[in-house]
Amino acid sequence: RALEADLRKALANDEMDVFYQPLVNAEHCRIVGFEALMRWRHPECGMVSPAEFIPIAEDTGLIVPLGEWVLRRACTQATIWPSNILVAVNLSAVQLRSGTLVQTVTEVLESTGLPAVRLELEITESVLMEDDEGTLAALHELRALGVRIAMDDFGTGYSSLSYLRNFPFDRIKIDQSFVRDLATRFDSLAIIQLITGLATSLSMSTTAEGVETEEQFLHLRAAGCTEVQGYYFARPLPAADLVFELPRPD
Ligand code: G
Ligand code: G
Ligand code: MN
Ligand code: NA
Repeated sequence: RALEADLRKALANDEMDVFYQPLVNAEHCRIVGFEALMRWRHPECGMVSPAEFIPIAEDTGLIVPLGEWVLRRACTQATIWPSNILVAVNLSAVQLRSGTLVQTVTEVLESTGLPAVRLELEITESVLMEDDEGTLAALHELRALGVRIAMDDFGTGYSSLSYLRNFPFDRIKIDQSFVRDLATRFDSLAIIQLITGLATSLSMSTTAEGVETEEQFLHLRAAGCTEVQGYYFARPLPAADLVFELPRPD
């Protein structure tokens, strides 16, 4: 495929970038961190969505160098942010199975000087689906470094609850599909209340993703979500455009 050949050259050609979207504390509306999101400016096609190129990167193994590049870039960026602000980086299952991830994270933290507690790694449920011992061991080693681990897109997999039993996550990110129809579907609110209650019992934080309206935000805060993320607060932005406080509503 043509995209695959182009993706192989994208890093060397300086076509990759990282955007950042705020994670906002629901109670105080303060920014507590940013999620790093990869961007590809293709010379002819323009912006290519990660939804399109991440699967190619995973199939070809290119996600390993690309993922390491994002991690290094995001950690470097975070060192110049206020020291209470964390950076969240998405990890692919392929990176966790690569066998080099723990070494890479250790080296990146050392060379950038970012304290491990300011790094959060987001993994999807599918990472734990294979119940692979190496993956679980890597997660425990990452945790031992002091890094936080979040479960991304929670509720979209086949047996979400069993994964919570397999690993003590620091955070659950509630998938945006539950947030989308919050105001009109009673069952979505019930599910979100169930997830936040469970997370609280397990001492985990909860982030609701894809928050686009004030109404959704108020429902989520009342349901006990500790953090919120979405276009209502801010879109993913280039590093140079970040602000560390939200504009105060009047
Ligand atoms: O950035 P956007 O909102 O379009 O992201 C689309 C998808 O791509 C999301 O599922 C997101 O988790 C994933 N994604 C974005 N950046 C990265 C990255 O650096 N690594 C991995 N593995 N996935 C990413
Ligand atoms: O899978 P993951 O949660 O990492 O991906 C986040 C994706 O959600 C990114 O593609 C990001 O651009 C997108 N996103 C972030 N906020 C919103 C939002 O409020 N609405 C919608 N529709 N997408 C969002
Ligand atoms: Mn994510
Ligand atoms: Na997600």
